[in-house]
Amino acid sequence: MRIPRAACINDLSGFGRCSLTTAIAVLSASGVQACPVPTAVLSKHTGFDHYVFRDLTDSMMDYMDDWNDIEFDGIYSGFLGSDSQIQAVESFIKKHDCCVVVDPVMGDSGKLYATYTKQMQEEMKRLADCADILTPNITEICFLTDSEYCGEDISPEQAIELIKKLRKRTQARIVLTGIARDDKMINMTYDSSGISISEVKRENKVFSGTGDIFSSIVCAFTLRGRSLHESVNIAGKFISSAIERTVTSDTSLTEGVIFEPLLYKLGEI
Ligand code: PXL
Repeated sequence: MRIPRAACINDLSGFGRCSLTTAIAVLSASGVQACPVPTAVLSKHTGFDHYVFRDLTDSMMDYMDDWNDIEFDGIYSGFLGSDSQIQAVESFIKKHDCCVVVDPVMGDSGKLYATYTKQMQEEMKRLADCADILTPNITEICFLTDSEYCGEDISPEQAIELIKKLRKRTQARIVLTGIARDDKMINMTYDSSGISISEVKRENKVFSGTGDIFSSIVCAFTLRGRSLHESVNIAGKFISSAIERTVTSDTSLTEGVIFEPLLYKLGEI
């Protein structure tokens, strides 16, 4: 069997499960070769009170240029550390003819992440235009469409409105993640067959890094030929069981969800 190959452009956070540590683990377990492009190195992700941050924009350009003759089935981008870095990713995408999954990692709960600037927000809008699949959460879709953030419990009509607004600037298939509805978490997919809904049980807590697990699974399974809706269902169920496993331990929410004991399941799907 041929293993699909994806360039994973994301940061390496040493502590707090997210970004490259999650992407490499999830893609590998799902049977996809993960080729990392580190955008920044952090001692911990930015949700902790203190962390060391080193931007890798300068080395990233040469690094990606050295890959011009490598064929990728997918490019998967996540957290980006500077505005010129977002432009570098855009130019890498233009050199490779493959499926582009952009997780427009910008913020959560209505706020931009600490390292995110207004300029980066504008650059991220342009990167979204180059995507084949986009996986924003509600905060991110609001920043991408200059819409007011009204919380995580938006109605299906409001969610569809935001997706339509984003579609005005991109041809990408869109998965809007993390819509809170009573005791359910809804992920809404928009593609050529219209809107589809995927629901899982919701915990009333915000766990770090679940967006990275989600888009890593969506990237892996779509590259393996599964439909977007099916991939979203797999991602929702996996995160739900990882959260179930996490709430029974006394891990802090910032450390992310315990997914390591469950990774083998992705290889069996
Ligand atoms: O999980 C998203 C993410 C990725 N990378 C870094 C982050 C965060 C969220 O806080 O800080 C560095």
